[in-house]
Amino acid sequence: MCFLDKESFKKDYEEKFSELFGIELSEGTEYNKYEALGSLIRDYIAKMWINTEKIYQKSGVKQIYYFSMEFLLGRLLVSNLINLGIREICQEALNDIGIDLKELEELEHDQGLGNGGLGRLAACFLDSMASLGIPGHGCGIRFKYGFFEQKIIGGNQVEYPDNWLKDNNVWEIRRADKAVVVKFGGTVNMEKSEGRLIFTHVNYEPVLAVPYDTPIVGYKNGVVNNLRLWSAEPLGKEIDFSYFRKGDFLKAMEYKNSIEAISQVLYPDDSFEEGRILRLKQEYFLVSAGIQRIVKNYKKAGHNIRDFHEKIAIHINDTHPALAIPELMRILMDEEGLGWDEAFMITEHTISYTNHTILSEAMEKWPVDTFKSLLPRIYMIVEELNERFCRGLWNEYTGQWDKISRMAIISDGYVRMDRLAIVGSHSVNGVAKIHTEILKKKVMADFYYYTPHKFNNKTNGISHRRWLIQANPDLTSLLKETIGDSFINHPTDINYFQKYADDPTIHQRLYDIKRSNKLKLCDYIMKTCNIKVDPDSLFDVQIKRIHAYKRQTLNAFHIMDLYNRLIENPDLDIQPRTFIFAGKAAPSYYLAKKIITLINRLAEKINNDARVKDKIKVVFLDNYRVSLAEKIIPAADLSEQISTATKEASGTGNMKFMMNGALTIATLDGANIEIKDLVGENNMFIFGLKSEEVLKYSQYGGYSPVEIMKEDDRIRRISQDLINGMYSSDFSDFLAIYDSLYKYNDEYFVLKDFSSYVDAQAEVDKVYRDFNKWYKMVVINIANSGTFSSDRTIKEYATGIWGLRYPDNILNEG
Ligand code: 26V
Repeated sequence: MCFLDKESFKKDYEEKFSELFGIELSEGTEYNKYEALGSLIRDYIAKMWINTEKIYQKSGVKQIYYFSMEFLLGRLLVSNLINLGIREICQEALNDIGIDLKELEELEHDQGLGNGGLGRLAACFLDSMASLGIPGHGCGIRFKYGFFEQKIIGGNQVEYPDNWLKDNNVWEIRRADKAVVVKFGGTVNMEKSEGRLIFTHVNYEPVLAVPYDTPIVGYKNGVVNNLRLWSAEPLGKEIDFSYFRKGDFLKAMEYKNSIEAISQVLYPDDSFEEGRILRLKQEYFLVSAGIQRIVKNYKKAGHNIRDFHEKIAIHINDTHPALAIPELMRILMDEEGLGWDEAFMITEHTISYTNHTILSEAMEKWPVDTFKSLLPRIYMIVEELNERFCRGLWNEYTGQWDKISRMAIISDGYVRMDRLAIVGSHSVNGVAKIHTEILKKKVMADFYYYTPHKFNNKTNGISHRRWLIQANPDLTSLLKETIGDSFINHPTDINYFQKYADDPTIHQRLYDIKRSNKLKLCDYIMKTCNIKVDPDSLFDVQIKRIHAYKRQTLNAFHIMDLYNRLIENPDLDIQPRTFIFAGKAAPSYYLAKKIITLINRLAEKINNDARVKDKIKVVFLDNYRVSLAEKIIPAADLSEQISTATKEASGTGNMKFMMNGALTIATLDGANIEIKDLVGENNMFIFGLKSEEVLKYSQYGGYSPVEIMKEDDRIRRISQDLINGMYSSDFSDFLAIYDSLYKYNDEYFVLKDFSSYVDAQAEVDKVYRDFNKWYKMVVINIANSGTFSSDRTIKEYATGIWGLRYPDNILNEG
């Protein structure tokens, strides 16, 4: 039963509008109308929010805190309406008063506080926790500027700040009364009192951490969890008056600016550069504010600090919040008076850690000097932790200095965050089976043999509510009509769809839905890029961060080869294709930016070459973000998941495409392997080196790209075309790409996998033209996608890591 009817909604909405703006609805701007709707929805949510909190308090159920530097929520209006179960009512009611909900939706600015997969995963997890009735809350930073906005100018990426808060964020609530102080710098005094060491932190720089809360609405279950994002503000005096009075206003403002800088911008993951002190400041700011508040609330509820780990679980999303470990130790010892052993036992049982990448350049480490001067007390704790840990290692591996130094938290003058995270937590998980195996057998092998019980796998997932129900309403209707709606609460029930694998009417229905989604995307492409796209062409899509290991170059090389073949033989019989790309490159990642330029140059040349007869088109959509992914994925025929085997920890785009009826061309990497295990290799297009082969080549210094080029005319030609002015009048434009292959030995095996990729693409071409075969594969893929709902993943975290006795923790309506 819905809590709302159409007439009362209309009344509420009109009242809200006049309360906010004091004008007639007809005089308001579209944005006013969006804002009024958002505020009203938030009011509806508020009651459930308070109620949920009350129930959690009363029942004393364990609370989960998901600490993450990134939360990539995207838009919230429609997902909130869907989860509240009032989308239809609102749509109809607004229609009656001349407002198109679809238009208002588009006015909402994406909440883009994340780089990519890791941040979006955090958002899907929040959605699943609330929808499953699990008391799980997000804890992050309220960055004033989100991940940059990308424009393509002259074929190149140009970055602009993402000022997402400029038009007022209707979803958040500032909670000044819940602010805490975070301390940086200064010194630590030690004194003995009653046989105990007392540590006092003095002369520090205080920073006020003010939380902003955003409600996370569960799917039709009355549950509203909390996402708490912290903002850094100056404490007390904003201005340094000694400078102010001398007229040096710039200097006077420096203090304020330096503090606000902490929550100003999100770092791009261009690989981790040590010594970026602001990043370390951000990381400590997040965990210190978050944990101080958790402990305060915990004590206020009257619990004993010694049972902390029974009532609280803290999960750290990669190593970015790994300082949660020494910070919790600090609070337990210095503020709560516990001894080391007990504090460590509680900390270890409270904290769990997920690794999201094996790329060595993304492993965080901090120079000891920087660390020590910014966080003197925290450093003391890390040092002690390291000493005790190494002592244990010494007992086990006496004399094996190499091994001990490979495992020490502090070594070679650096604090290693991955090691800190492993040592201080009770669980370490990878995000897909193969990724976890690589962690256990390679990257973290020493730790795995030392503490095997800590290691486990949790294959990623995606919110099927956002990525199917919200993004693809027509496919959702078809599923409901054919297999009922049980898949909404039990996503693996999508399996029932498998029985339509050979049903030609279902094939036709799927085709019609896909075509209508493709038409919408065609309109968008026309509007944003002024490119006319044929909706009957095969939509071949690669959308994700631009990175050498994700191999957008391999995709580009296939296009260059196809173009060469078309020029040689304009009658070449191929299925017309539209190659669609989107993705951002980290601003300082030169090679990745050149890949973007190459794709745009291919587009200019190929789309305007009459000899191609529109058989292939290339499109690069700018400013990739959650709301753009929601438009592209339902329209895709082919999903490109072509990373070098071993490099993509999991991937989650692969799951979104599959659920939306695209087929996958893939290497056996990350979760692609698990997709293959479910649908069978005949129902996707697998190619390329396997992980064992990649590891073997890498071990022996790679392979010889020049040899491959000598043997393959297609590769020779493509390589030459990169540097002979074919795609750019500036001959040096793509030299970096050329050099990455020939000078730096093709680290990501692009040329090695080329031939097998082109063969797989030829197979795609063939199967696409066999209508019933293609759509049979589509049915099988959709039917098997339920496993990849993040509800499954979250249940595994809840029972396997956080110690929740699911489903006892489910909150039901009320
Ligand atoms: C590293 C750094 C280094 C310092 C600067 C900021 C920054 C931000 C992020 C990162 C790590 C990124 C790791 C990541 O996003 N991994 C992706 O995680 C997805 C969710 O588990 C997974 O599906 C992708 O395969 C994996 O690449």
